[in-house]
Amino acid sequence: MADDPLYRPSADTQTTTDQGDYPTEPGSGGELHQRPGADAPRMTTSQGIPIADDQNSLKAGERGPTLLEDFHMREKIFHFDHERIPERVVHARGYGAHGYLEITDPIPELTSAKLLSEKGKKTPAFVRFSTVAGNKGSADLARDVRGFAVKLYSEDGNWDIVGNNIPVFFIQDAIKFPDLIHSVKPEPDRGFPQAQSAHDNFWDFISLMPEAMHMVMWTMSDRAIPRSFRFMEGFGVHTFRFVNDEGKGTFVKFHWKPKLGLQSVVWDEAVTIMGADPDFHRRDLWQAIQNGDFPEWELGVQVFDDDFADSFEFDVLDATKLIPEEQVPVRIIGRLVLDRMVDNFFAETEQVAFCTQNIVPGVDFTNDPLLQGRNFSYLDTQIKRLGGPNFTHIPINAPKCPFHHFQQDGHMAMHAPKGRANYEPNSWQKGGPRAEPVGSYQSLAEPVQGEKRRIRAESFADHYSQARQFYKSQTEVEQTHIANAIVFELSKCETQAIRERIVAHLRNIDEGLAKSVFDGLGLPEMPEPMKPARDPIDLPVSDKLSILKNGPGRFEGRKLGLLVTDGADAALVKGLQDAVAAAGGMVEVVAPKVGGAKLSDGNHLPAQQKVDGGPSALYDAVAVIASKDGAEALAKMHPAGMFASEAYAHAKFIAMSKEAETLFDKAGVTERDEGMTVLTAPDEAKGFVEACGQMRYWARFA
Ligand code: HDE
Repeated sequence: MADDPLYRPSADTQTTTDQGDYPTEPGSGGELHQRPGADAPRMTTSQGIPIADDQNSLKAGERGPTLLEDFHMREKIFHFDHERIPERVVHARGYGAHGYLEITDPIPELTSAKLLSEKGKKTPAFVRFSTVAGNKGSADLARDVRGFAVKLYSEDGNWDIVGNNIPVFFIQDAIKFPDLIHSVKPEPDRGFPQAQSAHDNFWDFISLMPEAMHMVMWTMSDRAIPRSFRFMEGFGVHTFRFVNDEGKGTFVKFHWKPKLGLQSVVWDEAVTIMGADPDFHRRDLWQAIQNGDFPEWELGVQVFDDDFADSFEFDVLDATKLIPEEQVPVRIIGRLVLDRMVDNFFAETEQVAFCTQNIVPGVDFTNDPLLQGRNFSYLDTQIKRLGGPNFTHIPINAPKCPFHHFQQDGHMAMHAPKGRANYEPNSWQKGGPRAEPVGSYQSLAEPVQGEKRRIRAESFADHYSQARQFYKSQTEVEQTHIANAIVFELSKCETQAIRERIVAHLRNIDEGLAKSVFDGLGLPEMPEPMKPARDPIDLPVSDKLSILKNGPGRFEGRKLGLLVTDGADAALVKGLQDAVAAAGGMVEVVAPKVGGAKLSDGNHLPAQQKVDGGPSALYDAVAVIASKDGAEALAKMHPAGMFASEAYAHAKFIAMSKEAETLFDKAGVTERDEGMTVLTAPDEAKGFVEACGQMRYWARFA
């Protein structure tokens, strides 16, 4: 017993604060098991009282009761009991990183916003990506919208662009937001399903809200299952205003465009990834930033005036509509780079408080009824979530510019203003701060008048035209994915009337889509089309709405899953590693044992994944380099067979050594198509990696 490092006969018989020897294992490498050095800080209570023993509570006698007097134990447990704050009611699961916005094309003629006014100007940024419906512990690959919230710490205060990876929203008026979110969250009587829209309540609500149809097309598309945060777009969604030095306003919509191009997974992969790596997206961001591959987006603006707004087919205040880039091009004005992970997840990512009402001089709101409602909601939610009005004192939320005001006191106030003046006006010398009209925030002097009514503008009445445009703008593969996704989701709904109602809506979008879903569901009779409030119109195809038409064309930032066995051809392995590195990609080695494999040249290649935990769904492309014996052994392993057959089924580009063909044959993949390369020499790897830039060999299923 005396060898157990945590065992102490009793605190007062100890002669030192020695915690005992940390166990060391032979060959363990040492550092992880080393004890803190002599200069390690002394442990104290949160009141600063030095602690002698952190292993044993204070007891009356060796086997007696624990004493209430043990202030150290009580403080420790009480603090632990209070470690959680309410998770966000939406966007609970998120992941954040620090970086900066750099201006490449300043626009002082459009806005007086100082952070956008000079070429090369850099503004610190914090970005939090999120899913919407799931709780904090849900899986990253849920079919869902992704939040894309950016906090810019400008010299004129914090500007939050709290956007999504989809440019439109489900509803037009904020008053419907609680209904929308209630419907998608777990059903209240049973408490499931978690992080899924595939259930009756969601589709019941949607089927009764035609305005949601455009956004539903997006959430049923592969946009809702991004490959990672690094390969998705962001949108401010609403129309905002820029205001220039002369007080002239223009309309603006914000866009974030990923430098590495757009990419999504396919649904079948998403299902596998949710089990194999529920943290797939956060791990991807973490790894990229740790490796120095800093993710980057361009900041683009669509700017337009009142004349365009008046002539546009839809109301620019309606957040269920977008403005096609073909109609108003996106002007790139800057780059957002994420180059630093947080030091502490709770302090930064959890406590960051985005508020749509945080805007800076030169930017203003519009009357979009969704935005107006959000401007109320975000402040309110932060007060609840972070426990009081002083959440701006938390470092991640505090402005990085000077700030002065008379707001004071309250729970957890961290500021201690000095002096007598805490009201304005006052007559004390140096009794500021004072408001200053020049160069400060001024709302656009826009005339406002109207009758006080609960009303939806007539100009918001078209619910199908842009849904149709979105669907028509997709490639055939993408259209099939949309139909499959709707069939999948509606197959999880128990109520046939809901399925029928959705098909009735789809008939207003595209008869072919309606027919595919009708067939996929096995409905008895095709329902009549839903009667639209306004007849849909045909709009031109917009290529920018497709992911596949905007793919990267290169393997940069992507990952090859390399399955190897003992005796695998070392030259082929090296050829692949070099070709992927030259293309700016990464290789993750998968092997029958996580210890790795001994290659043909006798060298040992460490693995990052054991084949059971590294399914091919985790990778953008795969290669299997095996020896003859190795391939035969792999062919007997179910996970290795799945690695091969799923890579094929997911239309991945696949390379293999001649010997590895056995694995594919035994896994039922007997054909070889142009997406598959049998490597015979290392220099063939380059061509394979070039082909991988197309991401998928879709022709496999044409
Ligand atoms: Fe949000 N939303 N939202 N939302 N939203 C929140 O604020 C809300 C909407 C978005 O990473 C909440 O801090 C209302 C549209 C993101 O911390 C809450 C309405 C868009 C995030 C809230 C909307 C968004 C939130 C929950 C309808 C895209 C995560 C916790 C009027 C443009 C920010 C919180 C982060 C978070 C309310 C609609 C994006 C409750 C009332 C449209 C990215 O305040």
